[in-house]
Amino acid sequence: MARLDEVVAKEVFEAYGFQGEVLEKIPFGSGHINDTYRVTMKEADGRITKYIVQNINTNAFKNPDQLMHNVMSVTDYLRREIAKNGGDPERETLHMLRTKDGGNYTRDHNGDVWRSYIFVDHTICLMKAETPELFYESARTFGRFQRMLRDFPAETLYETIERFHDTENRLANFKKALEEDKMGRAAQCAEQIAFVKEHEADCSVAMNALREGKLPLRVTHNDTKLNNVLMDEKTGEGICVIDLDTVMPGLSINDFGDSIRFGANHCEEDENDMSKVQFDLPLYEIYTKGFLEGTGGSLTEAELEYLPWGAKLMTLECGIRFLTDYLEGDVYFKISRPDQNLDRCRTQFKLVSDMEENWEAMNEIVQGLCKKI
Ligand code: ADP
Ligand code: GN1
Ligand code: MG
Repeated sequence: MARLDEVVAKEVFEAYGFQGEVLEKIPFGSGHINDTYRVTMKEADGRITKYIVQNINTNAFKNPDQLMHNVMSVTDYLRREIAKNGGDPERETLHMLRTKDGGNYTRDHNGDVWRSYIFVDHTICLMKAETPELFYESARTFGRFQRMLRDFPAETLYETIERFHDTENRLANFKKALEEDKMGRAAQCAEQIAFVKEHEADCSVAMNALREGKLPLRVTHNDTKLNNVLMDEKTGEGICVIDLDTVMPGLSINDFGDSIRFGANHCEEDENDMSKVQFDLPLYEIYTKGFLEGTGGSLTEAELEYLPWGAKLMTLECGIRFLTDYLEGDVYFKISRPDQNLDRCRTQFKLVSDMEENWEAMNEIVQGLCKKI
């Protein structure tokens, strides 16, 4: 974990040319990968400016130059699209800052990588869908994001994490970790290991559809958790999609699916009491409606047909990733207590089982909503 302590903060602020008095510098958000701070400065002319200062986790993102190339080119593109549509680019996409040398990140004396961008004020960021309306808004915002990037030249983007949503590869990594069992934890998760084995064939469904040319490769976000969208604090309107590190070529059904995984329930991702973990079909329906509205008819028939698969596969894949990390000794996802990754895996697998029970209804909901478009 990289800390923005006094020494590091001085180095980073100097690199970015921040001037004035630091009023506040606090850890912010609850992401599993990067370390994020909010910094509030009082400029020489008395203006108050808020920044996000964020450490890029180079264990997950091996090449910060390529990562920042993606983020910069996507935000530049979005800024133009938003302006064309009469929106406000300062609020509706991230405004990444440049260092005094014109770079898009800086390294501190430890070699840790830091970047900064403008804090979008008067917004909220939710960990749970507090109301169906807010969940619906998040769906419209992620759908719109996808549509705005429809003509973005995908070939100019780097793959910031290789084979990120290649579920077959995630399965292979899990098998390797299980074989090694370097922490001796396999015995504690026999039930979850059996669950993966029962679902091996599922791991190929989207990858097969991609290989067969049924599903198109698009520019997608790939990490569409509810807490990666900012909503207006007064109106609840979806404003800005954030956390753009995984924007790269991918499948639209995965962007849909990852939001369902995280938001169509009422539990914490690491809930320990499985009786509290339940897939919520009405929330699934509401999200689907918003996503279809946001994507505005830009999805193909096959993509629409595979949306429920996106939900099931993102949930299964995420569970497999948590389990793999548990077996490997919690080296990827940040934890704040022992067995947290195993608990995270258990919630995901419970949600997969619930989706299987609701499979017909999930498909009917998509079909019903498509007829209305
Ligand atoms: P992580 O990759 O760790 O999830 P994020 O980029 O999602 O990191 O940032 C972590 C949190 O910081 C977000 O969930 C959100 O609460 C907050 N945040 C990030 N960027 C902004 C921004 N530009 N304006 C306001 N809040 C932000
Ligand atoms: C991570 O960075 P964050 O917390 O938004 C992860 C996602 C997982 C998610 C599970 C780069 O997202 O893929 O779905 O945790 N991001 C990366 O909550 O691996
Ligand atoms: Mg995030």
